[in-house]
Amino acid sequence: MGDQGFLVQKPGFATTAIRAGHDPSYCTSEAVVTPIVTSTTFKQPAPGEYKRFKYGRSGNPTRNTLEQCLAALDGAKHALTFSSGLGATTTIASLLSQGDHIIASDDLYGGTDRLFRAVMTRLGIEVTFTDFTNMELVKSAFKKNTKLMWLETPTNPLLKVVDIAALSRLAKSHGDVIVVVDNTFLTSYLQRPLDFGADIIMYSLTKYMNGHSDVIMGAAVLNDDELNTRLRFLQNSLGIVPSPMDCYLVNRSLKTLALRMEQHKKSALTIAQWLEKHPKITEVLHPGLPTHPQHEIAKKQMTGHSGTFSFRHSGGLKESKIFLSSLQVFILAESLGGYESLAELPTLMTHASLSPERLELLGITDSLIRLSVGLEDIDDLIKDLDQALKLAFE
Ligand code: P1T
Repeated sequence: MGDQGFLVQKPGFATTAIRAGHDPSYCTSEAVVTPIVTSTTFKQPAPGEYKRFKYGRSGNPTRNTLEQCLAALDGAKHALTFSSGLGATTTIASLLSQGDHIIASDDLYGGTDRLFRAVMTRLGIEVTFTDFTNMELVKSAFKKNTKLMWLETPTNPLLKVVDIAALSRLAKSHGDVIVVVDNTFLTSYLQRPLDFGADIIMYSLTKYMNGHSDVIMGAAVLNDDELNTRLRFLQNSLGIVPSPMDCYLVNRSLKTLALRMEQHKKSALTIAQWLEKHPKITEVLHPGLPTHPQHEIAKKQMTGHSGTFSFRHSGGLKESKIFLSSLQVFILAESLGGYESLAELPTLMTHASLSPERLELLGITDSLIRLSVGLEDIDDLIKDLDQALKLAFE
């Protein structure tokens, strides 16, 4: 029997099946790769005492390894993981109480918008959506009960870049307002929001951090000890936790994050420059282009842009549909940040939960296409876009 101190001399078949070879301390072995520890519970030396872990929802060695790695990548003290990006958002928003107020980007991932608009408001939390590129509008959005500022930068799907340092300073001048930055589009490799005064970084790890389109997971990364204690309490109380298998996969993926992001960055910029010259393309929304309205802010707080950006063409819904259905290397699907290239139509896909009036107000039209440029050969990707644009506009 592997378990030290196991005194039964001749255990029966069932006992043997359960205990033979089992060593609760095996995760301290010399394994070079972090083991997947699936145990939902951990042995206690005495009732109520435990070494590091007691129950899988409150902590697990594989999850702990991932959380430590995520914190280190942002130069932060703490990281917590959740079973989805929206699970991370739900948990962070649960720091608030009835009667509190959130100021959020008007251009946000559709699911975050829906959570704030349709769920948080029902729980008695007020939300104001505003354009964070307009400081005067943001200033006028503050109320006495404002407790949270939720930024996405670059925004999804319009790629607006907002000034994290200026907005964090503004939030702090209004008291104890928690500033959260959704850093999903860039990852800690291209932007570290805590360095610019944000309190919490939120990630959909589903995207670049995992990068293989096979895990749904989210994270919160932060320095503040008191906020960390409150979030740990909520992580355990709400129970929106990821599985050890998924934690293993994301932890493994982080080992190639730098390499993947360098390639995404390079290929997407090349494609953005190619699209800018295309006669049927009217606008390319990519923060790395000098034509981007917030290019200077992007240079200040980002060390480059990832593989996700949008563009507008001179046609309408019909041309968008033909273009997207004609792609052969890009796959028509929601999501972003994987090794495979994806293309989508926000009005009918990722942002379909927004009302037609809001879509129009924001400028999310049927001619706006979002790309997630993957790691395929750049020539194949450009040839694919070229042939699909030809078919759409012939
Ligand atoms: O899908 P999930 O892991 O729950 O993450 C939600 C989320 C949060 N923040 C941003 C910026 C996101 O883009 C997402 C998910 N986005 C898509 C599925 C998409 O295609 O845009």
